Amino acid sequence: MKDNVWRLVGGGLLLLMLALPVWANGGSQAVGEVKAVDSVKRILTISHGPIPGLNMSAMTMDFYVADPAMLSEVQPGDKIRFEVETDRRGRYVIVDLELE
Ligand SMILES: [Cu+2]
Repeated sequence: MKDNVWRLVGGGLLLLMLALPVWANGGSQAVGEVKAVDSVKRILTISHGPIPGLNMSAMTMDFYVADPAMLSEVQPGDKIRFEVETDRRGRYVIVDLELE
């Protein structure tokens, strides 16, 4: 039982060490498919793959965009590569994106 706990702690530390360089860079890279564009709330709903830098597995979720112009660059069904940062309020914000 104790062994398992230490294995978890070790795994957590390893993940942290892997994630640190990504934090240092500011953003985390991700790929996904645009599901919806909300230009009023400045939100893209994206079905994304795993994002190790954010400790996130694949899921569909909303992202804010840093620049409203990004909203007109994509439409539902587009496959994109993007970079996410966490803002001071803990929201996920796309700071860069491009079509795949
Ligand atoms: Cu997610």
